Amino acid sequence: MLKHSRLVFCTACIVIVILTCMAAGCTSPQTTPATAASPTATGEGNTIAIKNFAFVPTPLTVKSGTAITWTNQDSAPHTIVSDTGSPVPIVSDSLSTGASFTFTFTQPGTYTYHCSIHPSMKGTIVVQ
Ligand SMILES: [Cu+2]
Repeated sequence: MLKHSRLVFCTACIVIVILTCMAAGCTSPQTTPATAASPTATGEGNTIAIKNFAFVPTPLTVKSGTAITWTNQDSAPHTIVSDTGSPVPIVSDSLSTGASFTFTFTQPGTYTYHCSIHPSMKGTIVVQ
């Protein structure tokens, strides 16, 4: 009889420990590892990569008030300079590798721009 009640007591103990443990969240983490590198948006979002002597993506459509950040991923320096006729002038400094430039677009319109160092590099941003 004594043996039996001890067994019941121990089982109850284990159940309580497991329940307490679960409530405290000390079970093995259920979170799945973060998926590496989400797919890059094309024509959406608010970041533009400068790579292989091109602005990616272009054209890019954003809502008014959006801050867009360009990041130079090339070994060569680049700039972001708006073409004449752009609703608001944009002029960045020369961006070295890894440097970025952010501009907030508050006025709707179509902004065409280029790299002043490499005039063949062209981009367009449409602000709605
Ligand atoms: Cu350039």
